[in-house]
Amino acid sequence: MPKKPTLLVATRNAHKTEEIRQMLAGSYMVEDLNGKDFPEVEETGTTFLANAKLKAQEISKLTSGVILSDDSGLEVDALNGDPGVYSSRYAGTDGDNEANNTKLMTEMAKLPDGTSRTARFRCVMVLAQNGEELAHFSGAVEGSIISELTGDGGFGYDPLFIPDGYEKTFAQLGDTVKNTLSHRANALNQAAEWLSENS
Ligand code: ITT
Repeated sequence: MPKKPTLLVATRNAHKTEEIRQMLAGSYMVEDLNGKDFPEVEETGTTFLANAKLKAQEISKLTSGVILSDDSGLEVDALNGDPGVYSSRYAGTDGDNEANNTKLMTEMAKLPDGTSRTARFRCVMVLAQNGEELAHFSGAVEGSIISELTGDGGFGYDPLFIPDGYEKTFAQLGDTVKNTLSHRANALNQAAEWLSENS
């Protein structure tokens, strides 16, 4: 059997890597930046696309081959799209999921009764090589925010997000279901199709 090609994802978020790894299991060996000697790329952009580009382009300058990046987050309509691109540092410290979820529950609790709780996860992926963008793809999944943390699976805001058409949070549904309908799955399917057509 031919060896699967390696795809380096420009992330240090092991949860993202694991989801991408599961979704690409048949076609790529998926690696991320953890344990590798790459610099931190500062996310100075104000859009998912700008930050996804920064991550893919900067890392692709430092290594050969195609790099995939993922910039993603949660947009809550009643909070004017917050936490948005600041999802990983909503409560101040980058990657503090517990504090971020507490802040989201606190902000939602301040809203008048009956306020819409609609929200969506967005994911923008960029493919880059030698510092240049090759292509980008966007995915989204619509849903709503509940008031209490529910479920043990997933990561980030998953215990507070119920996708439309379901009665359980992403954290309850687990990766197998999440990976069929998530923002990340949506963007990654397009990226995988592009890669199969262009390599
Ligand atoms: P990298 O930049 O290293 O990829 P990161 O976690 O900092 O890792 P982002 O800047 O894209 O990545 O921020 C993503 C944040 O959005 C993440 O930390 C979560 O808070 C939230 N998020 C994104 N996708 C999610 C998902 O599938 N489930 C729950 N929360 C998610």
